[in-house]
Amino acid sequence: MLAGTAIVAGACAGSANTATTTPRSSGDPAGVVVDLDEYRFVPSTLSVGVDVSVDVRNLGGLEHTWSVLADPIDGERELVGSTKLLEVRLEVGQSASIELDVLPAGVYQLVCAIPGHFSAGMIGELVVTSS
Ligand SMILES: [Cu+2]
Repeated sequence: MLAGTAIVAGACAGSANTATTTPRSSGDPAGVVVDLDEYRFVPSTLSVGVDVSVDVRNLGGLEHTWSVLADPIDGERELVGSTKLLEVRLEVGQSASIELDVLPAGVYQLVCAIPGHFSAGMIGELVVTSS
């Protein structure tokens, strides 16, 4: 029931509660993060430059992979014979930093290669741009 108007004026007195944030986001190109859980990539579509590293984190309760396929597939049955240009396999709670400079610029399908996960919807798209 307190009116909010009075609170604003005195808030700048230097209380210890005030967060003194150090600005670190100066267009940092290494700041791309992908989260894995059941059963999705967040974000599912990623557009990055070749010189960017991606931090992939498994926040789910199951093992997952972040796999970049050479050619897109239509169903999980095709996963076995597919060529993976990059793949990181993460146990629960693990994370990894991945350099994308091994990839030519292009559009790639992302999948989780754990059986059943593609079919459950762990699919995404990676767009690598040349600059
Ligand atoms: Cu998965």
